[in-house]
Amino acid sequence: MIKKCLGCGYPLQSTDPKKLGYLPKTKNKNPNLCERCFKIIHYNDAKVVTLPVDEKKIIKVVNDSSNHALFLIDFLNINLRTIKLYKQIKRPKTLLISKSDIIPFSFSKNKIVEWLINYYKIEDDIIFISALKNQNVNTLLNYLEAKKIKKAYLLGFTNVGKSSLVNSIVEYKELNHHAITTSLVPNTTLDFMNIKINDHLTIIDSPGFALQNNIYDNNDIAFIRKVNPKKFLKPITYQLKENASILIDNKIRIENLEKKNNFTLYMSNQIPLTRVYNTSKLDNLKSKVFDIPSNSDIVILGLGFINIKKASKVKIYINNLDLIEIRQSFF
Ligand SMILES: Nc1nc2c(ncn2[C@@H]2O[C@H](COP(=O)(O)OP(=O)(O)OP(=O)(O)O)[C@@H](O)[C@H]2O)c(=O)[nH]1
Ligand SMILES: [Mg+2]
Repeated sequence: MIKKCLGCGYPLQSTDPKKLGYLPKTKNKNPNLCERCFKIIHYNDAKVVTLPVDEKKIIKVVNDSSNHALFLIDFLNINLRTIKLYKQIKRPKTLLISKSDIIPFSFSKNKIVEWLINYYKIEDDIIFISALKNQNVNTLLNYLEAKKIKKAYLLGFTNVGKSSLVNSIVEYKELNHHAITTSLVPNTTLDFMNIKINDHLTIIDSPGFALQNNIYDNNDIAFIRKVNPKKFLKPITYQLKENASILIDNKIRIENLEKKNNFTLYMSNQIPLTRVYNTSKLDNLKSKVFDIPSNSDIVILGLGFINIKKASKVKIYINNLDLIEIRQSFF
């Protein structure tokens, strides 16, 4: 049987250092981990690799199986793109809102659930979970037991926290299991990995779905670090006069074309934001004017969203306009 890396699930090999799953024959400090996982864990050094499986393949494997699906979406990435993918899973499924520790204190979880049901038409159970703070890990395990679920896939976009959740279940159950590699770098987990929790339950970690044509380059690790919030979000409100703009880390510009209006940003607080007046910055990017109805969110895929209370015309400058969605807010 081919031995697989216990960190990322990829078959180990000692022949080609440039290929995935490479385990050096000499000086290997951990014979269970490929060099890439070893470097991520010990030196926080990771290079982004292309996933060996794509979205369609993952969905097919799951839909052809007889297992349950636990689909993770983190609070900042609830949007049509992720929900559409969620709906492609035809197995019985549960929506897990991951990284619940980042949800601002002022938000009612019940309201978020109501909004998911009414706006995004979610018909399955919804559970909030935080692997980082161990919130609701036992609730999830009790839920799976009560539903007599024996085998469940963990699915979701890359970086949503699937592997971290496995590790926190393993820790909670005090199991003797090698930690799965987790990191801020996209595409950390490379293959399906079965983790036996007990005689009644096996969890299957999976490679994440990749966001195509993101605002950032996959190798822009510094930006990826900023985008992923470590602690609860503090919404930031800017009052923008006519023709004033918000610059989001010099990558996106949001320009208000109408009367004074409030813009509240929900995204990682590590992302630098600046308010500028009558600027021509980022004029070279693609841009589009959006008619925003009152109390809407401008969703920027991969980043978060901006809530606008009063109806307005807003011009958005971004490298890829497909990353923008306008939706009715849940406030
Ligand atoms: N704030 C917060 N961060 C989390 C939580 N869970 C995971 N993270 C962070 O999110 C990043 C990605 O976590 P992973 O567990 O590697 O995500 P994944 O879904 O397995 O990613 P892939 O294997 O690439 O598909 C890491 O930096 C984690 O520390 C959580 O509950 N709260
Ligand atoms: Mg993973």
